[in-house]
Amino acid sequence: MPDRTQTLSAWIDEVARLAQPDRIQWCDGSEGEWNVLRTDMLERGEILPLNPKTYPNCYLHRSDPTDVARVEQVTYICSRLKDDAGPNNNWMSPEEAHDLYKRLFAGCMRNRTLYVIPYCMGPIDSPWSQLGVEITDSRYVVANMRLMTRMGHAVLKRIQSGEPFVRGQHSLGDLSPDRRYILHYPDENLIQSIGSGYGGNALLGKKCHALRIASWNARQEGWLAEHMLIVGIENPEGQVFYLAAAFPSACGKTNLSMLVPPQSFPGWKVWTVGDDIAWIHVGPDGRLWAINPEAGYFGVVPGTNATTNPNAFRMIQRDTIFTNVAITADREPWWEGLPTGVPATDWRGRPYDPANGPAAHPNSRFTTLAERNPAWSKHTLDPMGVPLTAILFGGRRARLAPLVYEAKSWAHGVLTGCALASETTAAASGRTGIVRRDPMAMLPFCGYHFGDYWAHWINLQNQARELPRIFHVNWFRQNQDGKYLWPGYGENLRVIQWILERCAGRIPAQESPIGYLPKTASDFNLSGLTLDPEAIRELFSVDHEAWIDDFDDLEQFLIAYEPRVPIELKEALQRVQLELSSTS
Ligand code: OXD
Ligand code: MN
Repeated sequence: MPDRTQTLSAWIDEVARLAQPDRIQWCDGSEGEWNVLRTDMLERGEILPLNPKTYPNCYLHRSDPTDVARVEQVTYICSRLKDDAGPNNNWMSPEEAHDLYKRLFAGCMRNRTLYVIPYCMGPIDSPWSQLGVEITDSRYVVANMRLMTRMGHAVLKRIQSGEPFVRGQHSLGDLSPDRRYILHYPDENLIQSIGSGYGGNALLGKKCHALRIASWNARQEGWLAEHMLIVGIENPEGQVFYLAAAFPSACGKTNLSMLVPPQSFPGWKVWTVGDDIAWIHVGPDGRLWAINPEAGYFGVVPGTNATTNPNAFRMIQRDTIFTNVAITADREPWWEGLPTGVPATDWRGRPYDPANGPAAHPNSRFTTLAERNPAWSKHTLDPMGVPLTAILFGGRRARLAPLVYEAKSWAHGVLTGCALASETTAAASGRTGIVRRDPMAMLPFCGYHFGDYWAHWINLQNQARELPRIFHVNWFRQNQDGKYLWPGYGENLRVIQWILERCAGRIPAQESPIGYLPKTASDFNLSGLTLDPEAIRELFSVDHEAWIDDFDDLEQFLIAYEPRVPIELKEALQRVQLELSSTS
């Protein structure tokens, strides 16, 4: 069994003895290495060149059709004690998992090359960065890790000088869904993944290391590893304030991190620090500081266009790997939501036929370097990261949650994050549909028991001298006819402006049981927006009966996490419930 003190070369030898690759290649992330790898991948058909005139240095990779998404059902936390993984995770004992791994990895790299990828999550000279080494037999993984992490010699030197690192063992195996497993051993800083070549399952620096293993370590060490974007908002006076925001998938995290200020906000600028993951520490000044462990974006493609996300749209016109998009007859990438172009070949490589479903897979992705984003913040490279003024939680709630509200205290804010949910609308009846609770948007990513995780969040108030304020936002509120009430996208800056005014203590708010709401008539900037007064009223309304039901549901949800749910969280819940019932 590998242990934390095993040297890099001893570990590689051990894996190679089991997996039996033809050869071993140490990767340095250099341009020369990429040129050789790219030629090899092109020859083997693992990537296809896209139109070099309109999409220079862009490639298409088609994954196995059964391997197109993260696989939560076969993702395991292999902690020594089952209880420590919590009901929010699948658990397997470390012994059973190691046995399974040995069976699945035996000979799995025959006739293949074993690539060794030393990588760093976080700015290379940050005290909060972490090192890792991923072993893989997938060239696509090497090509993506090169964009998503800082990889190469500098990392290797540090590892060889004895710095700790997370070990990741990945193989495509035979890509059979029946032999697909993602195993995390938090006590050993070890990840084993077999049977999938898809992003989150195979690029082990991302969800496996930077969230599941990191969140476990963060709890022991007093920091947070979160599924959050990090964005800087610059006002016309040139002051920049940083926000971190957690949203469940498909709620626009990448869009918010790269938002383009609308014309009604002259002089405002938005700076992207990260679009998916934030590592948050208490800094020497007692404030919370965030770094983005990643160096690139692995974003969802469909829906991206010059209106929804102009920065992302521009940055993926070159130097990008596309996964599972369609292509036009001119070999340009194509996806649903692009206003121009016609798909000729779908994501599986078949002639496009609408009867086969969408041309691009709904989870098709782009991988590109963060620096390619026109809104990229140079502070992304600051070793100490950026100080957080506010934390935002957001969900997709058709009816329930107002456009924005502010938590009344840190514990209430933690409750707000814990209550995070996204909801589908039952189209037939027009009634509110199914709610999937996704606390802090971490349901698939928290590497330990949620009860302990919330307690860890609560405890931060004893460590930090100045905590960010916590807000909840909901861009997705609809009217009775299912029409969105809020224009979203760039106009979300109006909501952020209110948040920053609140953080600066410049404006009063209206108290409600669920939190502080804007005084829309006086303090919320709606100028130049043509929203009808009824929409404005609905956007900020709080339906006490519906909230009572929602918090009853939350109370039920929390029972599964007893006896580890912290008392402060339960008290915060009871306070809201009491206020709701006494004012309904
Ligand atoms: C992602 C995800 O890929 O959250 O970022 O699934
Ligand atoms: Mn994500």
